[in-house]
Amino acid sequence: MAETQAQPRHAELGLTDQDVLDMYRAMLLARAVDERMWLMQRAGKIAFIISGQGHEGAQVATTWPLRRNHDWLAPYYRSIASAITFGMTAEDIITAHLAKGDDVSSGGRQMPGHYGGAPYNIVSLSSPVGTQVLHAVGIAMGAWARGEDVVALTSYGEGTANQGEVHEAMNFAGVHRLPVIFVCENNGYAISVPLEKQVGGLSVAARAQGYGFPGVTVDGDDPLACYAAAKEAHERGRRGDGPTLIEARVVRLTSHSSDDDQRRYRDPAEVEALKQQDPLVGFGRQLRELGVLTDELDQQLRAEAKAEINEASRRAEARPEPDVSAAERHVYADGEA
Ligand SMILES: Cc1ncc(C[n+]2csc(CCOP(=O)(O)OP(=O)(O)O)c2C)c(N)n1
Ligand SMILES: [Mg+2]
Repeated sequence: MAETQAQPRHAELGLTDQDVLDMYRAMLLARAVDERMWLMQRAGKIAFIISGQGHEGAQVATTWPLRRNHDWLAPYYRSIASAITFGMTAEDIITAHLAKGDDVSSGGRQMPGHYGGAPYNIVSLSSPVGTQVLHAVGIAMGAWARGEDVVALTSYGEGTANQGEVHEAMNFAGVHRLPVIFVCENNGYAISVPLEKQVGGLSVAARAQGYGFPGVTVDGDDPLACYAAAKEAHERGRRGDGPTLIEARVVRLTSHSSDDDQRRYRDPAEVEALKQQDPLVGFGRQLRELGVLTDELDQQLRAEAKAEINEASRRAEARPEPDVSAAERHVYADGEA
């Protein structure tokens, strides 16, 4: 009897070679956008930057099962890779950070890191952490009331998981069995405060049990593990079985923001060790082992990301500044629509 060949891990999850390469490509692009924006911030062109470096694998993979222009995303300030996966372009993101007049997020009104765009079903966040979690639950509630097959995904950090509204949102979603995916990107710090000083019990995922739905912890450096959890959560939501909480354990490779210096509160050896957990490196290695990626292709994909970011920056910088006549737009009901 012929032995059945075990399928590669991504194929078992229903992903093609092209799918995983596209995931890797999205991660590379997100990193390239991120790095470029640090340079622009240091050059005085962007007010500040909150980096997504280290979170890209979890973000791309958890957003991947969502249907673009159909489902909804209520992300947070590190969500560069989630926004890219859901349709925002590198140019959109840089344009928003430069606060240009025709920025798709807000016409130059929002702060850096407030990803959003009506054409993409991405809801821009409010600056108090955790408010986007309520927005996602409201979107899911609205869709349910209209009988629509829509899933809302929201993301936030583990520090934010302790906010009152996050508990209220999860409880409400649990009671009404709403199609929401809560993605907590646990990077071990809330600015300078380490996990053990902010999360009692140290597990965010365990809290879901109290609200009556599953909570899972996944290795956020492993995109395929994140994808498997998100795919299941998406299917659950669509079946009417309610929400899922995914706690993705990730690393924050940079300081909290460009206004912070993590060397003041993190051991240099710990920061150095983080590089071993860079999801771009790990996923690249995994794809080589699966026989999907070669050194040559890797170089080509990196060159393409670089070319894209160069072009995106050039075009974004050339866009017009906001006109003073539009200052009241979206502020008063009788202003220009
Ligand atoms: C309600 C509220 N409190 C405090 C802040 C200031 N603040 C901004 S980000 C942040 C840390 C959040 O940490 P976490 O949720 O773990 O997300 P991370 O930045 O680590 O991804 C804090 C305290 C805020 N924006 N809103
Ligand atoms: Mg955190």
